[in-house]
Amino acid sequence: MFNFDELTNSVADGQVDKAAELTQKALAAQVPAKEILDKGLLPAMNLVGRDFESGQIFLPELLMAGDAMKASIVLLRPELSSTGAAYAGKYVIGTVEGDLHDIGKNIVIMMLEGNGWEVTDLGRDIPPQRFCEEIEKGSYDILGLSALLTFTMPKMPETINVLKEAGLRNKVKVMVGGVPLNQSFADQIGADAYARDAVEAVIKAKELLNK
Ligand code: B12
Repeated sequence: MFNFDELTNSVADGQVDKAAELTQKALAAQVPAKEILDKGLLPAMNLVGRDFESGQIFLPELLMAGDAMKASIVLLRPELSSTGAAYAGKYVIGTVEGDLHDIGKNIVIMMLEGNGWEVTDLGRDIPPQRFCEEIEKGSYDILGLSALLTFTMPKMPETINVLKEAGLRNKVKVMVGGVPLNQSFADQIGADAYARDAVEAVIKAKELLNK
């Protein structure tokens, strides 16, 4: 039995090398990548999020935990994004302006790729105009916007407005996600879909194309 707690603690403690080593060990033991993510890695983010909020840890520790998380996730990528799935469509995604959180967005990308989507990643801290330019020049089915901070959430309606002003809103479906969001926020800002996690993002993306 693989010890998920040890992996969780190594990520939460920001031990980059140990976290990567344990992730390799889990993969070598044939633990499915999705299980490593769900049972080993994601609980670490909840743990540090809670400790940060209660003032037990500070930004440097948060940064180190984020680095350990990224070093582990990258090892899961080949399995999560390898695809036997049929071509699903074109998806462009980014984290909104002012927001540097990209771990969740990157997981969404891997899951989409694993389900046949061709994904363009614009990165993080992306201004509304940049999203708009990309929609104008590409032929995307879905635009995904990620925000992890309550104070960057307003960049989502701003992006939708910029698309409207440019006459591009009907060219693409807009899907939003990130921990502070919910369905009612998505409805309020006129997004076409909200997904709570990467698995739901794949389901909702498929639904959007069938609409
Ligand atoms: C790691 C982390 C960081 C790292 C980020 C590293 C990185 N490269 O991403 C660093 C250290 C940089 C960081 C910085 C800050 N952080 Co921070 N951070 C976190 C932490 C602990 C984990 C986030 C995470 O990666 N979660 C794991 C992923 C997998 O989950 P997720 O992002 O929610 O993604 C899933 C879904 O939401 C969804 N999803 C996400 N995006 C999208 C997009 C689409 C289109 C769809 C469909 C779905 C979807 O699918 C994903 C996969 O299942 C959270 C706490 C938490 N529990 O969330 C705080 C947290 C988000 N941070 C917080 C804060 C306050 C900050 C700082 C302001 C701290 C500071 N004083 O400077 C800065 C802001 C910097 C900036 N301008 O962005 C607060 C936000 C509070 C708030 N209400 O706004 C949190 C909640 C911590 C807390 N409890 O206080 N942070």
